[in-house]
Amino acid sequence: MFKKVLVANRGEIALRVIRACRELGLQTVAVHSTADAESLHVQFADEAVCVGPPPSKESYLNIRALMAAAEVTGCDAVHPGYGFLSENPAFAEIVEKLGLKFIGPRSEMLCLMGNKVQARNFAEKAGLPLLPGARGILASGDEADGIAREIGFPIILKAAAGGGGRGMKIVREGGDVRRTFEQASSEALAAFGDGSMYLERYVEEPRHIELQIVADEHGHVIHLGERECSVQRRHQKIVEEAPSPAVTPELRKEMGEVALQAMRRIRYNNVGTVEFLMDEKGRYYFMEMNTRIQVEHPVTEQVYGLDLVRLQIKLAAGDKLDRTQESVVPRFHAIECRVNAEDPVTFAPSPGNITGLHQPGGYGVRVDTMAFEHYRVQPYYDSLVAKLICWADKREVALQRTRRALNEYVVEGIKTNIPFLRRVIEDPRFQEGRYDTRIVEQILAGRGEAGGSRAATGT
Ligand code: MV4
Repeated sequence: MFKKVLVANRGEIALRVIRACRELGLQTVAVHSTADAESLHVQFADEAVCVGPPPSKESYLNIRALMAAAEVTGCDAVHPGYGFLSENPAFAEIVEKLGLKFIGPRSEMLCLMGNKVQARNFAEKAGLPLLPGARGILASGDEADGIAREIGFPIILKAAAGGGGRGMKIVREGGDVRRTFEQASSEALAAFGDGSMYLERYVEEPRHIELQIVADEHGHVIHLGERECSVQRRHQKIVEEAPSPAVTPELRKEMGEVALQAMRRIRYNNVGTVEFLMDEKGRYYFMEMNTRIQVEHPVTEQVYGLDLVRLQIKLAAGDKLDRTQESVVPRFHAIECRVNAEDPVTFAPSPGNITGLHQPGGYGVRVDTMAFEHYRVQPYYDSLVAKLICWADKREVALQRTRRALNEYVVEGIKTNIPFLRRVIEDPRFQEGRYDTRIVEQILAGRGEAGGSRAATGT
C-alpha cells in the first residue's frame, strides 16, 4: 500500500479522496491555488502545497508544479479526482515515469478512450453494440455525405478528440453534410488541436445510461450496475439516479456481460464507466468510456454499499478484487442532486460568500461538499458546491426523501439551483421514471405534465 498520496484536485472530490486515504491510514498532500488557501481540502490534508494563482491552467493543470509538490513532500501516489488532469494521458505517463502510482487506469487506457474513434473501433471489436456509422475518421465531406446517405438521416458528426458532448453537430434530412463536416472539423481543430471527425446515426430522444466498472490489476472485473444520467442541461448532469427506471434486471445482466467482456479484452484496470445511449425501444449503444472516478459515483456507492474511492486506491496498490459479480447486489435506490452556485432561472454562475448554511441530514441522506458557513465560492472553477444523495429501499421513498432534504436546505449569500432541483423532483415525468435527455428543456418550457403550472411556477 502507498504511504502518501498527492490529491491533484480541489473541492468536494479532493475532500472525498482525503477522507478515503485517512480511513486507509495514508498520509495526504493537498494542492491548492492561492484562491483556495482556506479550503477544507487544504485543512483536512496532512500537508498542503500552493501550486499557483487562481486560473486552473496555472495551478490545478500545472503539471510541473504538481509534480514538484509530489516530489518535495515524498508522495508515492497521485489521485487525480475528476476533471482537471484526470483523463490526461500525458499527466498519467509523467506520474508513472517518475515512479509514482497514478490512481486510475494505465495511461494507455486514457489514450485509447480519449480518442473517440479509437474507442469506437475498440468497442466494435470487443462486441459492444454500436449505432450504424463510419468505421473510422472521415477523410472528406464527400465521404461523410456518402455514409450519411447510406445509413439515413438524422446523423450526428462528432469530433474524435471531443467527448462529453463537445464537438458534435446534427444533420437532418435535407441538411448539408459536406458543409457541416467542414465547419465541425475546423471547429474541432481550433478547440482540440485535432480536426478528425466521425459520424453515426442520431438518436432523437435518448436516455443517458452508464455502467460502473471496477477492475483489479490481475484480470478480475465486475460491474456495479448502471446510473441514469438523462437529467442534464448543455451536457452538465443535474440529477442522477441508480438503478435506472429504464433498466430491468435482465437488461442489466446483459449490458453488464457485454461490457465486462470488453473490459477483460483490454485488461482494463481501476474504476471506469461505459456510457450508453438508450433509445425509446430500450436498445442500447456504446457512446464512450470515462476513465476516471465520476462526480455521480456516490449513487452507485449507496445502491451497492461499496466505497468506490477506497476501492480505487486499493486496486491501484495492486490489491485483488475481493468481490465476485454474484456477490454485488443493488440493494437500494439512490438519487443525487448537484447543488450548483448558479441562478436557478438563468443558470448564470453565482460565486460569492456563503453567509448562512444549513445542510440537510437524517436517515438516508448524504451531503458531499466543501462548503461551510463563510466559504467563498470562487469564480474560477466549476459551480458545483454540494452533492445531495438520498437513498431508500424503494425509488418512491428515495424521491420523498430527496424532496424532504431539498426543503431542509438553506444556502444564503449566493444563489443556488436548489429551486430548480425541486422542480425536477416534482416533475411527473421524473416521478414516473419516464424521461429522457430532453427533460430539462421540457421542464423549462413548462410543458407536457399534469399540474404543470405548480411545478413550473413553484419557488
Ligand atoms: C449522441 C446522441 C444521439 N445520437 N449520439 C452527448 C454526450 C456524448 N457522450 C454523447 N452524446 C450524445 N451522443 C448519437 N448518435 C445524443 C447525445 C446526447 C445529447 C445530444 C444533444 C443534446 C443533449 C444530449 C444529452 C445526452 C446525450
